[in-house]
Amino acid sequence: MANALRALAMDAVEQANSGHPGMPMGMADVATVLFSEHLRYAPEDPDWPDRDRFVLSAGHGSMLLYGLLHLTGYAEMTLDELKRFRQLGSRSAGHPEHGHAKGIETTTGPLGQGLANAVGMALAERLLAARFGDGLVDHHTYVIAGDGCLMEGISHEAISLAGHLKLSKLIVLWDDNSISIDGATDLSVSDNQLARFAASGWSVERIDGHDTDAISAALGRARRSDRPSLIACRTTIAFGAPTKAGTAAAHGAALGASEITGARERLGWPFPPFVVPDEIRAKWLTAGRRGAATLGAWRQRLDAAPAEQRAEFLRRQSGELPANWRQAIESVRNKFATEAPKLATRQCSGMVLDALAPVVPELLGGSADLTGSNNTRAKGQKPVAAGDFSGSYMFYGVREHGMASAMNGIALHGGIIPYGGTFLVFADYCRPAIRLAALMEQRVVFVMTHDSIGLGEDGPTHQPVEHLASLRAIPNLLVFRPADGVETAEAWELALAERKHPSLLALTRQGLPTVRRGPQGENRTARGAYVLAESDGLRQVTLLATGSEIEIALAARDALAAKGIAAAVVSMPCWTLFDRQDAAYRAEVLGTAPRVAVEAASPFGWERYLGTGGAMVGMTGFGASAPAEQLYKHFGITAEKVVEAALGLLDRKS
Ligand SMILES: Cc1ncc(C[n+]2csc(CCOP(=O)(O)OP(=O)(O)O)c2C)c(N)n1
Repeated sequence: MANALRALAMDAVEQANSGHPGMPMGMADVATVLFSEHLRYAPEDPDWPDRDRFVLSAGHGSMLLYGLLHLTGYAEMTLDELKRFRQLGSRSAGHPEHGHAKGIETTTGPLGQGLANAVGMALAERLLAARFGDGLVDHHTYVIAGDGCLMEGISHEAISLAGHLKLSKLIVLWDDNSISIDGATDLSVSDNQLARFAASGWSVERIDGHDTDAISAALGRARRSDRPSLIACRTTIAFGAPTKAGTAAAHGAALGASEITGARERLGWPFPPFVVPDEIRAKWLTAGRRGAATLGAWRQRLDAAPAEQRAEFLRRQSGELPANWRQAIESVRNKFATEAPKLATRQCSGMVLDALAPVVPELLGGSADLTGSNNTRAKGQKPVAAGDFSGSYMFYGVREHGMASAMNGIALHGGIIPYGGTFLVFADYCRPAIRLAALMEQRVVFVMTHDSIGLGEDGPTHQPVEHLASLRAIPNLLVFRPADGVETAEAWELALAERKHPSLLALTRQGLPTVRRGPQGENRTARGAYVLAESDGLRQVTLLATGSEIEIALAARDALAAKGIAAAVVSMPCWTLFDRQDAAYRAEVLGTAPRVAVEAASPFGWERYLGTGGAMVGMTGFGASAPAEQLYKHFGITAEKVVEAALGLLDRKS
């Protein structure tokens, strides 16, 4: 059975003339034992909520996963798909991509991410089990990780968090083959990985990854452990290849015809490319049917569950929000609009969460050790702890990257909607995971406060400058920079309403006036940008701004009016949503008058809204340490500068 996996990997990589045959050939025995004896899955119902999760963190070995899905009977992963490995439009992309085929639990390839996703999945399993009981939720999360995954920094955060939470149903199979791309791993690493995992509270053991009895026994022990488990599987990369086995040459390239012929001989696999004999196919299909009875029993338990519990479980799995969630947001939005408080948008966000958390129980809050600053913990949210998963707030610790990647895993698992906070400047510490959330179209909400020089005294290390521009450049990530409580509530509504994208809320530390007052109608943030204050009379200038600089733009509008110049203020809380509006709407909002943008951030990207001849009042370098008000003056992000810029444009025009 393992040789079938090896042969398919060799053949598909050869046909594509691209890919990594070594890892699938090395881990074929481990994967075979896992899928034929331990993993609980049902190809006929790949979305079965209580299936075990299998994560191929070493995503370059994607053919291992495709081979497994094909042989065990996942309908979408046909032989044709294997033959079209790495080709445009195939389900078998270079690295496993979530959404391309059922059974691909997460997108992997950026090493270490899968491991950290799996921590989130294992956490989600515990949280749901605490809510719905182990009759409905009781599964394991298995990971295949390579040396690369364990060398990555994110592995430290992930391992540490999993150990702390005692996620005992998380089992990592490390492909301990001492080879990475540059050669033997001793070129660059000499960690005692077992000691490292043990130090984080894991069960650890080392086995021969080609000894099927040893693999199965170790998996059995891991499943019974009261801690997360690491099984170091000593393997030979490209097992069976006559000259390339055990060497880095088995990485990143087809083996070549003579090497493949030699491997077929050594492995005793005389069959032509892509041919798996019926007898072996039958064994694999039998393995794939192992879960059917368990699935049947699970369905019966679900049917027998009390109607309310059953409905709630299914609602959560579907990702549908409870019926009254919009009212909860609406009531806070109205409160902001009528009471017009002067509040930081991080505080407004906290108030939105206070209203949402009681009605949306699937929300899992959290922060990377900045709970009080990020305002992420809603009233009544109990902390999640090892041994007590009934809470809904995660103290992720100072592990931004691990947090973001775990949130992806939580969202992928289903049943829970994660949001988590840190300072906007530390978006850099989680960027690879934010990017993957966007690529995988997952509903994850990144709450990023202290969004500009407006944070003040902490200085340039903590003041984001280029971050908004760089985050806005990530496709399918909605970056919101709300100007007040009303826009903050609207941003939260949009972040939760649609399931196909992550959102990032950039929120202020400093207080801001409410600019959207009085009765509110539609969610105006949904358009991405809108005219907040139209000019009195024919527009002569359009002032574009976001977040905390809306206040400055409005003051500039008044100052220009005093000089007899009619200016409009356009609030642009979400560029991506604005870009999706039709041309007529965009043209109407932006107008034809000269434009000045003001944002306490890099001007990068604003060009496209300014058009030729526009002007930008923004940051040209890093910030500084001082009280916020002084910094705004020092860096010239003021109403006076906006007026000056507008007058300059009008002069030039006349
Ligand atoms: C973050 C990241 N950095 C670099 C790479 C490129 N890369 C792909 S595989 C690999 C080596 C991985 O070595 P290992 O995990 O030991 O896999 P094996 O050699 O066993 O196949 C590298 C550096 C990547 N995919 N992700």
